[in-house]
Amino acid sequence: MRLYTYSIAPNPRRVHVYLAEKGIELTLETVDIATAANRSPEFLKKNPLGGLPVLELDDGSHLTESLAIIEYFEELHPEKPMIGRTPLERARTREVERIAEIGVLSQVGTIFQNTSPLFAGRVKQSADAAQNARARLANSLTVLDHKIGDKPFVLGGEPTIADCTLFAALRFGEFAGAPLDPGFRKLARWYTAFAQRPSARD
Ligand SMILES: N[C@@H](CCC(=O)N[C@@H](CS)C(=O)NCC(=O)O)C(=O)O
Repeated sequence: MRLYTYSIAPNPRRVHVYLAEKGIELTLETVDIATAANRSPEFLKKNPLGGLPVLELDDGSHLTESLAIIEYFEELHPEKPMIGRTPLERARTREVERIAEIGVLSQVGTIFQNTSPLFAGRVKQSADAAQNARARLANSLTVLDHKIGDKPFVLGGEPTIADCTLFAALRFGEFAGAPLDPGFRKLARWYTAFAQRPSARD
């Protein structure tokens, strides 16, 4: 198997964090988003949507969508579970992971696309869209701050896929002009601690 990736981008990063937490080693091949290598005809054969990461399976087929890739590896390597052990734990983990992706990562992406000069020539930027995304982001962070409380990890005593997505989303926020407000004190404590883990290194 081979992972086509661009490690500093948030969706690839959450897969990298997950793989490192699980101790899974994989052949990595960088596809440079900055030079639009992910939009080349060759790469679009692997993923017609052009997004990264993409997992190439041993039969030559491709699996896209970072969460699907993570869940595939979780099924292959159920030991040291990162989506919980019971049906309710798994549902709770997925609940928070979805909030981290849709409520944080996606909103940071919307802010970035609507404010960064890098996107000025590519999309019709809207200050209103950025402002709405900032409001949705703040709501999600309020919920997550409360959920994390004083726990070492997002769901409790062990890292889960929710930690992977949330870490990648907040790291992206630093780059995208939407850094975590330190007023979210529980989240800030968790983020600082998680960033020290080997899995979180660039
Ligand atoms: N929903 C997809 C999103 C994939 C995606 O959009 N990845 C970004 C990097 S975070 C990308 O490749 N952007 C460059 C582009 O679309 O040209 C996933 O979770 O894998």
